Order: sequence, then C-alpha cells, then structure tokens
Amino acid sequence: MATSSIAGSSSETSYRSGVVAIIGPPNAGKSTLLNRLLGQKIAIVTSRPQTTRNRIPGIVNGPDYQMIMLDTPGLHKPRELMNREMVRIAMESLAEADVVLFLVDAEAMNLRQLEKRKQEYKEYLARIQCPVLLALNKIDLLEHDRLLPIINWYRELYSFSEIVPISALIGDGVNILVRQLTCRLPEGPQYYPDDIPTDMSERFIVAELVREKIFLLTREEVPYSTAVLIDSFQEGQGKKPVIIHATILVERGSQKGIIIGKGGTMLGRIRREAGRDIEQLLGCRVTLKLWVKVKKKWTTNEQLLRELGL
Ligand SMILES: Nc1nc2c(ncn2[C@@H]2O[C@H](COP(=O)(O)OP(=O)(O)OP(=O)(O)O)[C@@H](O)[C@H]2O)c(=O)[nH]1
Ligand SMILES: [Mg+2]
Repeated sequence: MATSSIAGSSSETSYRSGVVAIIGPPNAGKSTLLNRLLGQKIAIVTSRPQTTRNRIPGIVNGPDYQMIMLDTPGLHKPRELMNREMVRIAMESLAEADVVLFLVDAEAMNLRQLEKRKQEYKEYLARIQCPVLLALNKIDLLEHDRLLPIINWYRELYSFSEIVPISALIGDGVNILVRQLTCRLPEGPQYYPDDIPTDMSERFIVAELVREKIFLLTREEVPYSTAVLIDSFQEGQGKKPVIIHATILVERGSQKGIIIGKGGTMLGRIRREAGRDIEQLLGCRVTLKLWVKVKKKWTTNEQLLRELGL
C-alpha cells in the first residue's frame, strides 16, 4: 500500500526538462520575462523594438524542472540583411523547442489593428510543430474589459494549448505560466547545474549591456546602426578591477559624433551606466574603455554579422 502510494507520487513529481522558445513581435516583453524568471539580467531590455539580435538561452530551475528558455529577436518584416538574420535566428529556435511560448503585447493593439497582423501571425504559427502557449503580456497596462475580447481574438487565430495573461514587468500570472510550460516538457535530466543562468559568455553579455545604453541614450537610427565588439577582457588580479576594452561600431561619421557627444559627454555616460551594470553582472570592480569606429555598411557585412553571432 505504502509502496504503491510512493510510486504514484514519484511519477507525478517526476523531473521535467527541455527547451522553451519565446517568440513574438518586437517590444512585446520577451527579454523582460526571461530576466524575471532568472531573477537577474542577462538579456537587455529597452522600450524600442528590435533590441534583441541573438538567441539567448536562460536556464530556469525549479524543484522539479529545468527550462532552457530561448529569448529571440522580435518577429518583423525584415528589409536589411541584419534584420533578415534576426528573424531567421528566431524562427530557427523553433526547431530546438519542446514547447513554444508565443508572447505578445496585449495592450499595444486593438482588435482592428490585430486583424491587420492576422496573416503574418498565422504564417509564423503554422511553422511550429510542438505545443504553443500564448502569453498576453503587459496586462498591468490593460483595462479589465479589454482582456476578454483579446483572448477571444487569439482563440480564433490558433489553437493555443493555453492562454495566460501576464505582466512580465510586475510578475502577475508568471507562476501560472511557468507551471503551464513546465508540465508540457518531457521527463528528462537536469542538463545544467543550478547556478548557471546562461551559457552565453560574459563577453557577450558585457557587449550587450553597452549596446543597451546606446539604445537608451541615443535616438532615431543611431542604435540600429550600432554594434559592440569586445576587444579584450583582462581578469583582475586580487582586488584589481577587470579591464575591458570594447569598440562601438557605427555606420557613419555623424553617428560617431553623436555617440561621443560634446566633449565626450555621451560616451562618458554610456561608459558609466554600462560599467555599473557590468560590475553587478561580474560581481567585481570594472574599468571599461570604449572606442568608437566608423565601419560603413557593417549591417550588410556577412563576416562581421557572423562575428556578432548573427
Ligand atoms: N508595463 C509593462 N511593460 C513591460 C512589460 N513587459 C515588458 N515591458 C516593457 O516593454 C518594453 C520592451 O520589453 P523587452 O523585454 O525589451 O521586449 P522584447 O520582446 O524583448 O523586444 P525585442 O527584443 O525588441 O524583440 C520595455 O520597455 C519593457 O520594460 C509588462 O508586463 N508591463
Ligand atoms: Mg528582447
């Protein structure tokens, strides 16, 4: 009797693990959700679309699960080579996924605007082979009576396994979402130790944190014409700071002027604000040295895009 009840409970609480790919339109809150689930910032977040350019895995652990969550670039109609590569990266993450989380901003569009995106969304969703959950994000911004019509619209769009309203920013609904995702993962082993939030390198995240400050502090096309390359990363001995040299690439001389700013004020701000985040990430003092270089049309340079992981 006792044995059978133990056996019964052990099968209910079996360990589940696998890959959850988060895909969805730009600016929906995919990276915000990943950071919230990790309890730390590994993916950069800005209020502008097309912030994320790479596939960024975050390893989310619970007592009986390990989710390898893939943050991906926002799905959009790409024009340039770099943007095409971004959408390709997002769509390729689907092949790895056990479960897909389609994450949208529930507040951004009314039903008429949603109708215009219907075909585009259908095409993305038609390419998915595994269960798809829908997260309706930013419900903290949504008036209560708007939620139900939106849920109904998405129900018509696709047969989602589950629809979960959430606020990735505040945390509402996030625990429910995690339960709904993890119960659909296959039984499997713990692939990574508990204390590894991502397998992206520190160099990558450092470059991203510099790029985030450029997104936050500059305007119009400047952030989209910018990439950050880490030239060197020198571990500090004892109490000495880690010394990081990085180059900010821009496409035009005028953009270089904007990034440097009057008397170097803008570059100084980028360095200070990124430096603070990098110290938090690495847990030690950091000396960050930044250079700005013009590289014409780098966004269409295949070799450089590969260097940037695109
Ligand atoms: N109010 C509110 N804002 C949110 C929420 N989730 C994300 N945001 C904001 O939405 C903006 C975009 O968030 P990101 O996490 O960068 O969105 P993303 O989907 O990763 O965007 P891309 O990388 O460009 O595809 C940021 O300003 C976030 O602070 C939410 O639940 N509520
Ligand atoms: Mg993002």
